[in-house]
Amino acid sequence: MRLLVTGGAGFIGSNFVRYMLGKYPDIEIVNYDKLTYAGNLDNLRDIESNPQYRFVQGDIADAAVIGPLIAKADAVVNFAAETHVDRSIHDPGGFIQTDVVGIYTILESAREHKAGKVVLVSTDEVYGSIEDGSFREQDRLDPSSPYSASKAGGELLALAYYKTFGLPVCITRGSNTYGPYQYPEKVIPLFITNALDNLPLPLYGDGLNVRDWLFVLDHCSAIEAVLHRGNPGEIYNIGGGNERTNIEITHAILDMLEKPRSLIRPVQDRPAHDRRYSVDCEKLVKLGWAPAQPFEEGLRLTVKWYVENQWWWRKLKSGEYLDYYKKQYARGFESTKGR
Ligand code: NAD
Ligand code: TDX
Repeated sequence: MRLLVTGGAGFIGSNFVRYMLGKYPDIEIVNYDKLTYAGNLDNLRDIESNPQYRFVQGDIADAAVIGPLIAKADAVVNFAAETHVDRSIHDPGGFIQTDVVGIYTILESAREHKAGKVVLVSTDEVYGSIEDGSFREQDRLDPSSPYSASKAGGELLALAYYKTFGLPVCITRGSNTYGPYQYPEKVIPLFITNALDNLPLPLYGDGLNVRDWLFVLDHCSAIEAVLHRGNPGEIYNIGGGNERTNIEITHAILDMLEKPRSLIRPVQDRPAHDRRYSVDCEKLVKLGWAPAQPFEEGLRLTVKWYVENQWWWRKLKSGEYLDYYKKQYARGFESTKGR
């Protein structure tokens, strides 16, 4: 199989590229990535000279470059996106450009070149928040942030391309993912790396928001199942079955690092902060998928990875990252001083 992976230099995409190369001796993978602040070729250093792997730098919204790559591929898996909710609140434009216009460009090129299967990696955030129970794939979309609204926009276009043109597209809606190579703006790597440096852990609101944590390799195996066995035009939820409040996650990280709870700094809440995410994965389980990683063990090995791979994340916490960090957290730290 010749697979085009878009956004493969990010967190989940790079884990997916490594996972697929390790599992399929005959696969050929082209990784097409713009290398935004979140894209990092260090994520794939160990496989960069693998003859079955090739990297091409470019934007998914650039039809002239991505078109010929899609034409040569048997299937496309898209990870490329602007992905951080807080950044989408500061600056929504880039999210609409990549998560909607970029997806449109992939779909249009796939239609023109009569592509094989297209898998769009989306998110459980498109449903919005749920107090009790779990969302199923047919439930109504109610996104809360510019990030999740852009992802929902890309999804709806994809479903329209399936209905109108018969484009064989599948959509996955994964829950919060954690593991090695995650950019240290997301809560788990942010809190691990801050704690290692004895910096405050900025916990939003009352810390009781719930996320369902999915280990990155379980997310990869779910996407693999949908790539091979997903029905065109269908949506598949992916959840880890590990619902935890943010304060529970924070305590677990501090305990694993033997750091004091006094590092926790309650800061003002994220606007429109979804209280709880939960998805029903029965449809994916019927495709033969099940998550394999117990959460506490997965968190422990993630913490260990960040302790042992400081070469990877220390250089990321500089330049643009520090500008963003100041913009995002300075006011919050200021307003909660002494709490
Ligand atoms: P990430 O931010 O770590 O990586 C995104 C990658 O996309 C980067 O390599 C970046 O350079 C690339 N990219 C961004 N804009 C691009 C463009 N216009 N053209 C080409 N490449 C571009 O993201 P991630 O956490 O690995 O998420 C991957 C996908 O999974 C996203 O679509 C995201 O919405 C989805 N998702 C993520 C999570 C999560 O918890 N991280 C959960 C569910 C779904
Ligand atoms: O500094 C922080 N403090 C804090 O309390 C940050 C960055 C987050 N949080 C809270 C907000 C959320 O309740 O932690 C929880 C997780 O936050 P993020 O890591 O920003 O993830 P989330 O907003 O839930 O979105 C993630 O999961 C779904 C990914 O970023 C998305 O790309 C994915 O689609």
